[in-house]
Amino acid sequence: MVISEKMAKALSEQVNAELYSAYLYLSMSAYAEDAGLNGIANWLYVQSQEEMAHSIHMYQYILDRGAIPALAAIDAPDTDFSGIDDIFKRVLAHEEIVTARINAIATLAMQENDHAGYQFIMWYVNEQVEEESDAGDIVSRVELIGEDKGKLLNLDTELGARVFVNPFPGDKKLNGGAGAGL
Ligand code: OFO
Repeated sequence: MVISEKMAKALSEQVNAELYSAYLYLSMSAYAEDAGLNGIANWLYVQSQEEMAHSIHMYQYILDRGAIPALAAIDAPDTDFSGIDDIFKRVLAHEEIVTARINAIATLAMQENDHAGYQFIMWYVNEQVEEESDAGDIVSRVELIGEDKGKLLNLDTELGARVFVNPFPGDKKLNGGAGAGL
């Protein structure tokens, strides 16, 4: 069944929001790398890669449901960061905004009686629980670290171990294939 116009619009706007998230985390990653914190920069870069994967996954879903994703301009990300504590507080605040957006799409899917769309967006509802929890944990860690540079470097080493894992291994586009959805 072809997706409703309202759902296609909401998901297209979310494609844009995911790209903005990728852009925001890329901007934060640049700040961290410039500050010499390459592990934190890595964590933020992997976060950016995940957001990129989300956007392509949603883009493909809209196509699979018989509509064309409406692609719009992506806002410029923040660059006025004042420290690592500021970065992670903003990561958490941003993820809370994304959660509200995802929940609104889940509500719309129910209103539209779009069972497939509801099922699709539920993956993101669950993902947001994890993302808020991970960001919240790091905010608490950074608060505990305070001015202790040694502990900050330990956290940097820890976050440097994060590697990108494609959350959608079955998605051909995300695996470099051109024939996704065929
Ligand atoms: Fe796209 O997962 Fe958070 O924002």
